[in-house]
Amino acid sequence: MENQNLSEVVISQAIVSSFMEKLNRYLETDVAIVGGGPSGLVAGYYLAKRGFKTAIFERKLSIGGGMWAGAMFFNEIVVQEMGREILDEFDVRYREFKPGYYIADAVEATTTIASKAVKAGAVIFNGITAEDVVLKKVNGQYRVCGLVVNWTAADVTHMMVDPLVITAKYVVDATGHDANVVSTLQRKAGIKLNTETGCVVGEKPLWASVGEEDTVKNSKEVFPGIFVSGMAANATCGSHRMGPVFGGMLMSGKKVADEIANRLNSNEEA
Ligand code: 48F
Repeated sequence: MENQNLSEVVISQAIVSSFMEKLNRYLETDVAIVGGGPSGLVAGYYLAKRGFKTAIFERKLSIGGGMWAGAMFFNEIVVQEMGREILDEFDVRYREFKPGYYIADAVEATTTIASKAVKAGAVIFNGITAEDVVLKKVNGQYRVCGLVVNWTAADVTHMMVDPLVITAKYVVDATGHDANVVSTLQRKAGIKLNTETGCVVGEKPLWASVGEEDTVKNSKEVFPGIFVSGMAANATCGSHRMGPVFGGMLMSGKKVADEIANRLNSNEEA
């Protein structure tokens, strides 16, 4: 086979034009998810599978959040009965360790869930940080209408570079323990969230069974236009962390996707 005479210019043109076309297409989305951890990826999968224009913004280069390394870098994850349906849906292999406790390879779970989310149509923008939200009055009521995003490189080097805006019918804060997006919203806008105190309540110490049940229960719209999922849901609503068990994370992503899909469908019918 003859050596292909590669043009460096064509290689660069391909990347620049393809990325610009993708970014341009996703400046207006149905759903903008912040955080490519387990809950964000699962939410992205179920929304994209239903045909909604879904973008996931992940500040790191690698997606997967806290799932890659299982616990203390022992790269196995535990999923209880509650999340088994998600492992089945994504075709992640697992075995029963003891009745009701399933164990899966963390790298297989992360790569498979990410791959299926992308193949379902969710577009992932990595290396991009959501630094703020767009907040507007719509029909007399404040509503989150999108995300303010910037290169993570600009964020970590504290370079004063103005961001870009992604409009979204719904935003999901799937940023894990820090609940970054709703915390910023509450701090900057002084609005009342749909939580016990009206504020980001903060995470409680570890209690696996309560934390797991609550992470699904707390996955909800906390202010018009913005949902929380995964660990961000418990941090926002004030429940326990759960440690290295992932059923709740996975089911929480499915729950927000189902709720947002219902809203989007009923808005379209209205
Ligand atoms: O932390 P993370 O995995 O959140 P999760 O989906 O899952 C939690 C579990 O991994 C684990 C646990 C299980 O028992 O408790 O901790 O709730 O993923 C959150 C992702 O969000 C990204 C962050 O880099 C990580 O990959 N992220 C955080 N803040 C931002 C962000 C931001 N402002 N913009 C973009 N990405």
